[in-house]
Amino acid sequence: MLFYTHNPSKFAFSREKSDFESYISSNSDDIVDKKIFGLVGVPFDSTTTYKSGARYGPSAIREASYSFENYNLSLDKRFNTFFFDFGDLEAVPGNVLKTFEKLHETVLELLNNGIIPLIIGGEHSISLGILSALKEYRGLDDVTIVHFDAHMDLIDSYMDEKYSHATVMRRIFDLKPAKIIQLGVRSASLEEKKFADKEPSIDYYTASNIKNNPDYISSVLKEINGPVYISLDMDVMDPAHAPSVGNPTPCGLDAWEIQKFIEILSPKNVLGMDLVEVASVEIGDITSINGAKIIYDFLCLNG
Ligand SMILES: [Mn+2]
Repeated sequence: MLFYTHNPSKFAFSREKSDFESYISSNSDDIVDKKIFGLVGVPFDSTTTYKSGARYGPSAIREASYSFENYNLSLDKRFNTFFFDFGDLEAVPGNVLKTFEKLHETVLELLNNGIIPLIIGGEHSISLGILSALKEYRGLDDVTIVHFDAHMDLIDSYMDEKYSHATVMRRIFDLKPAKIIQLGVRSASLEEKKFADKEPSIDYYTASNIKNNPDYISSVLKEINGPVYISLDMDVMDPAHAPSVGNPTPCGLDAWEIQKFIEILSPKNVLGMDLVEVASVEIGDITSINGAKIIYDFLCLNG
């Protein structure tokens, strides 16, 4: 089976399956030269420790995506991106490692077909399954992970669990990417902070750093050389903008700041992206609208 596809509803502006089939069988230059994005939802929230519901994230974000126009006035871009929503991974409730394995295989399949993975969580533990696939596909030696989050997620184990939303960036660190840049952090254990301080491959900028000196943070992102992977935990936003997340944390970023950072990152060689921790369970919830907007902006900018 090509990809684990489940659930017929699609993110707005997704191309049809027939377009994908003609892409697969075509060698025409106009398609081959285009960036192609594949969205997969991962409805998994078994390691959630506080507010559950991230398993509903993919559905809520897709539903919210229909409130956007195919012309993006803020960015002056038409939605012209070659992009397929493949549906949801068949996650295994309660089993992190089996879910990782399935996600790893699926992401590898996307990469082998020249498709840039755009993965919607689910909670943050899933990012490891994506990055392990990226490591197998092309290595991470030159890759900068740009990690938007209220939390460092750098603890080695959480309640004796090695694989958890709370340990995910530590497991990604273990995969040895060139650099991890954390943005918007404002909650960590002292142990995590000390770890981040001593590791030269980890840089972090707190939400206060960003509020006090946004131009400096923009210049840090502009200066990133080489390939980039974006992992965006929606709790990086202030709970005023994203209340329905696994661990809402006050004093966060707003939609303007995220839009600006996505504008800076989009023209780079982005190898993949995940957007996780949306736990919206009702239509019209602002968290899923802001989540959908980030993906919509990113895709518009890559058209
Ligand atoms: Mn977080």
